[in-house]
Amino acid sequence: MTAIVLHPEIEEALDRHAPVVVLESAVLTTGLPNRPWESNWDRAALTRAVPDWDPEAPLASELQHRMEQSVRDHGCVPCTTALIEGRLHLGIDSADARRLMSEGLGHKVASTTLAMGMGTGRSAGTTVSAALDACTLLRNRVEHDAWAPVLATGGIGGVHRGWSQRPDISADLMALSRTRACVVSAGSKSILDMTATLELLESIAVPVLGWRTDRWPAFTSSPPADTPSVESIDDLQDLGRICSHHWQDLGKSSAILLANPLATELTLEHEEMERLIAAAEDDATARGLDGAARTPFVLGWIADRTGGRSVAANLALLLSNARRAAEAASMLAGPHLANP
Ligand code: PSU
Ligand code: MN
Repeated sequence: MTAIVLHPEIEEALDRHAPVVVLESAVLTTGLPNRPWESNWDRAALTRAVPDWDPEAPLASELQHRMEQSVRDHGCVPCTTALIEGRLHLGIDSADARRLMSEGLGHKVASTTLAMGMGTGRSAGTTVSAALDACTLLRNRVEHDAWAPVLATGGIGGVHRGWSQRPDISADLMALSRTRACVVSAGSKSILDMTATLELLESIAVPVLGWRTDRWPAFTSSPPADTPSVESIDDLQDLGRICSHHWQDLGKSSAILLANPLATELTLEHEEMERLIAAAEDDATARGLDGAARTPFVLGWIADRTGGRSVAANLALLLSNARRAAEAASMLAGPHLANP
């Protein structure tokens, strides 16, 4: 039994230097419920966000399927990463996905806990930091130095609110500072301190580019008036040039973050979201919730108070990021890398 399981389709794609889009899976096991759309949530909000979504489908499983399909529709190979019974899978099939969504439900591993999860035979979704470890494993198998994977997530982990009392900072940030990959996200998750997260990305020298926006996206919310700015690009050729300077000419080994904002008409009003986050956090504290139980409680609380609109927006931005990642991967792999 090997500790790393490389799916044959991914192995073949790496041999061809084909464009690969890596998908993290903590969003599937911990970020979204794996139940059908709730009957008391607003169906119209779901239809607006993802027009042909079947409300009976379990949300996370359906999302995994759709993100992979969307990557394929753009001519790229999807590589969902997951920890299944102690083995790190680089690429999963539908049987693996079912095992992940049963045994791994409610669990996630980060770069910090990946080896522990492997050593104790656990199943869990991989956060961005663990998926970036997977990106390094993929790159190590490709002899062409210019090849790099593109990773899609919803929002990266980052600096938590209240960081001055307790420096709760996601391992995603340090992983971004040491991994050659292009990462597509709609900013950082909304329950974080978004401005502090962007500041820290600057400190650790991770370039942040905005896709057709000069504002740091606020995940499912509309960006507030005082939102910090980022460098805007509106052409993927620019991304290609920047990646090539960063990795080839300058020899850097950090990620490049492409911030892809959710379509404005699908965002939730910023003030409303801030109010809900604060109230949900207060309720979580009053109930004495800590650690792993806290975030799902907060997300569920907000989902119920918005009639599922926060979930619909999260689904829409994840799908949009997968599409953007595939476009970026196709451009980065370009004809100069092809190995037919
Ligand atoms: N994006 C989402 N929902 C999520 C995540 C991202 O829309 O749940 C996950 C990603 O896997 C990210 C992780 O890496 O949250 C960050 O978790 P932590 O703060 O525990 O490092
Ligand atoms: Mn944390």
